[in-house]
Amino acid sequence: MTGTPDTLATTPSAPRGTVLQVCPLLPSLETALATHHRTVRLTDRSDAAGYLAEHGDEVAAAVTSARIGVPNDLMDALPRLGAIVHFGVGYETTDVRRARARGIEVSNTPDVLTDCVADLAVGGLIDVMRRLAAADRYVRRGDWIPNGFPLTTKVSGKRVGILGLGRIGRAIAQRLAGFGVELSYHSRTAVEDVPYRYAESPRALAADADVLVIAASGGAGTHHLVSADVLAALGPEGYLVNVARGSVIDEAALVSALVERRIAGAALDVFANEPRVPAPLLELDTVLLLPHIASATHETREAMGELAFRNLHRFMTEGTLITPVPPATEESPR
Ligand code: NAP
Ligand code: 8YV
Repeated sequence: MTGTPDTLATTPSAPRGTVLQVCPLLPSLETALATHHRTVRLTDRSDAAGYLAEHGDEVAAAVTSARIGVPNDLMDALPRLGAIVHFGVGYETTDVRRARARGIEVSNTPDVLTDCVADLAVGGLIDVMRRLAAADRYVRRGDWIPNGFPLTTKVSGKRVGILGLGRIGRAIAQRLAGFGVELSYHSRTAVEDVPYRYAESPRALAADADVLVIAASGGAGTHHLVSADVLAALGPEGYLVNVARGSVIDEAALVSALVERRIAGAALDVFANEPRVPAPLLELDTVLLLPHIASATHETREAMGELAFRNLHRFMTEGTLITPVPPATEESPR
């Protein structure tokens, strides 16, 4: 990781205390934390509960991943916690309202991963419509010689609906514009500065799309936003791409729709109970299954680690964060 400080210069308002590393993190981030701050790795403690009971009041900041967050029981065991720093843009695993009520600040890593997640969404969309991974399996099985691979579906010029036109949704739209697709979107608030058509609901979005791409935030507010009804509106010729969170889709309804061919296919980077993938999907050639890798490039993960470290370091030296999450509202992820 570049740009890590040599010294630990603090201001009078800087919090004093330990940094708690909640889960395994990017190695370079772990090294920076251990080098520049008194850091305790919770996962190294055979008796985590005992450690927290004895030393929980020494912890000033917690560093965690978007997948793990800081569960409520852990938050409660840290009475002097001042900041929760997430490695990742999603933070629905941490109860931000509960944290804020205690005066705990929360940060995430927006923007630095947007390009890679959007790239992967477009890759997944092309893969599932042109059946690239399926065709690769076909060649490897030795099926090419006797038979030609079945015809697939053209991507360029199709109608694509994006659910959640935030940073990643916009980046997906910008990329797909180069394919001459017709773009529409749905989010709770219509966006002023885009030429794409606004759909009033996820169902209306799906009904007018050949492909539904999910890029909305996770959490209670979007739980099962893509319901059986929305999948029915997408229809048997429709494709689904999900790079957001498994919780946004009713996964049981999705599995049935795919198995019964009520939608044409899906590219899925995220699942409801990761790393568990519903068994019926493993049998389907119409589904691309990815192990939550949308941000997983060397460049992006290093940039995420660097931003997470800078947030932590700023908090421990000046008492503020660089990229705090927006104020918690009733509509916030959680
Ligand atoms: P963002 O800029 O905050 O965008 C989130 C979008 O979701 C906004 O357009 C928001 O619009 C929309 N939204 C929220 N609640 C909604 C609802 N109930 N109905 C419809 N739309 C809703 O966040 P981002 O940086 O683009 O990231 C988006 C999400 O991608 C993250 O939260 C994370 O879960 C996921 N992600 C996944 C990976 C991966 O590895 N697969 C990597 C990074 C991020 P409104 O507020 O107007 O509704
Ligand atoms: C990471 C993500 O896989 O940023 C997010 O919200 O889901 C991904 O970038 C994850 O955060 C790693 O903890």
